[in-house]
Amino acid sequence: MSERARALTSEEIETYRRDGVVCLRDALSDDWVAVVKEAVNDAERRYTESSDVASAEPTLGASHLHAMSQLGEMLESMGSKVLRDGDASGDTEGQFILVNNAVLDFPAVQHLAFESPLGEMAAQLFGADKVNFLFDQMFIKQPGANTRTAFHQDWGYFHVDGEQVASFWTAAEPVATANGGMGYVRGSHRWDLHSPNVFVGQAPMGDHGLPTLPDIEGHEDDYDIVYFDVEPGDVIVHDYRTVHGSRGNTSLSSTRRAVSLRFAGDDASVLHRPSAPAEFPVDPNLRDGDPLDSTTYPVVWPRS
Ligand SMILES: O=C(O)CCC(=O)C(=O)O
Repeated sequence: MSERARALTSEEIETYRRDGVVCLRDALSDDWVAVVKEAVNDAERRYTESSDVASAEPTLGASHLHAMSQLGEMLESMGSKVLRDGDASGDTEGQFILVNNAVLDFPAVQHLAFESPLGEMAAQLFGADKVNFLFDQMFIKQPGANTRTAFHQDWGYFHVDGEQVASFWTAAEPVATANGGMGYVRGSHRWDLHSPNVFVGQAPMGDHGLPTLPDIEGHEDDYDIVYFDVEPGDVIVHDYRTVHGSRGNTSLSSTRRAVSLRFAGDDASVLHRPSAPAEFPVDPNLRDGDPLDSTTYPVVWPRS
């Protein structure tokens, strides 16, 4: 199944460039929504079947599951603050599951990365002639997984540089604030680079000399934050410099399962960043400043 993207409107393109984020309504057909569901079902099945998710070390060349609920509990036991909505005592029922690099062995994610209309949409938003696929993550907050995703920028986690790099986030079920809605600080793609954080809290991930973001969760009214309520088929696209985060899932009946696929346009190049985690894929043949084209970051648009 390979399908052309719908033509984005000039308003959608302008919004993305001005705000650093845009919600593309009805961007994926029902057939593609079925592929998103297949991806997150596969992630939950693998999580349930693995006995050692919390302690398993990432393996190069394979996807990696992270037990974020357990990470939150461990950080709390060490005195570090974890951000939660609702019940402060922890994730009440479901788990917060993160999957990195699913493109390496999840057929549904490979399908979305290489054949879906997302690459062509990226070309329209960037105004690029060529688009590379970079990297993916899945974020699953099962009912009662009330841990927030702390506000952060993506670029400190990515070994790339340039203006044309974006995340395409899409969910398998409707998502609103109560079950883990995504929030974005409009215009923050013009902010300086800040330190990556541990995701479930504001604590920086390592010390790389980068400033930490202000306490946005504690002062949301001071920022121009847009939260989107989304339906399956909607795709939120954010510039990798835009500050974003999400609410915890305080619903005990609605799940919240999303795939986030990262694409880059023709101005992007390789930049090895000390702050980026080891799991971000690196191509051994590429040096700083090189264009991305490689088996690690394949060109997905135009289709060959
Ligand atoms: O789904 C979430 O909670 C976080 C998503 C995110 O940070 C991203 O897609 O870059």
